[in-house]
Amino acid sequence: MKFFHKPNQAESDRVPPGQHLAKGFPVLTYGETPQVNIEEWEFRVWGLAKPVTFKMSDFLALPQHEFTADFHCVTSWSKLDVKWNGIKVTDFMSLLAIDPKAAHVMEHCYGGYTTNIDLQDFVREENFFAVKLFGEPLPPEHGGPMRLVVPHLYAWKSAKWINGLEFLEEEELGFWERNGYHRRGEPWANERYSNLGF
Ligand SMILES: Nc1nc2c(c(=O)[nH]1)N[C@H]1C(S)=C(S)[C@@H](COP(=O)(O)O)O[C@H]1N2
Ligand SMILES: [Mo]
Repeated sequence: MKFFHKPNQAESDRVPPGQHLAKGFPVLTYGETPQVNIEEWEFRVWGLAKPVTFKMSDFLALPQHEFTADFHCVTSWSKLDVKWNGIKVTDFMSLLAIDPKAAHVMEHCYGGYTTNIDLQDFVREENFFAVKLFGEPLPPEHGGPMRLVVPHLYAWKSAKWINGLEFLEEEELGFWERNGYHRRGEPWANERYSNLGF
C-alpha cells in the first residue's frame, strides 16, 4: 500500500520541510471520538473575557464562508486544498468583550483535549470554525459538529469538537504542548518539538 504520493513542483512548494502528501484525509485523534449530542451542544467563553455561552444557532447566524486550506499534521502528513465551510474567527470575535490584558487562548474541546495559541495567531482573517468538509456536514471523526481550523500552524492547533475558549494573560500549555510539542507549531519553521527545556 502507498500512503504518500510524490508532489509535483507546484505542490511541493506548498509542502513544508519534513512533510509528505497524504492519500485521502487521515483521521488523527488522541483517544476516542467524543459523542456530542447536538441539542445539548454549547460553546463557552471565559477567563479574560465577558463569560458567555453560545449555541450552534449563534454560530450559524454568522456569515458562512467557503475556505480552502492546506493541512499539516506534525506526524509528517500534509493534505493540500482541503475544502471547508464555516465561520471566520474574526466574525465570532466581534461578539465577545475581551479584556485588553488577554494575550493567549486555551482551546477546549469535548473529550478534554486542549491546545494553546497566542491571541495574535488565533485572531487571523484565515482562521475559521468549520461546520462542513468537502460540502458535507463535518463528520464526527474530523471534529463534527464543529472544529477550529488554523491553517498557518500544525493541525494539532485545529481543535476538533471545540467547545470553549479561555482567554489568558500568561501562556498556559495545552495537551500536546505539555507533552513535548512546540508552544507555537509553525510548519514552515519546523516548530515540532518544545524548546522550553522539559
Ligand atoms: N479534540 C481534538 N482535536 C484535535 C486532535 C485530537 O486528538 N483531539 N488531534 C489534532 C491533530 S494532532 C491533528 S493532525 C488534527 C487531525 O484532524 P483530522 O483528524 O480531521 O485529520 O486534529 C487536531 N485536533
Ligand atoms: Mo497531528
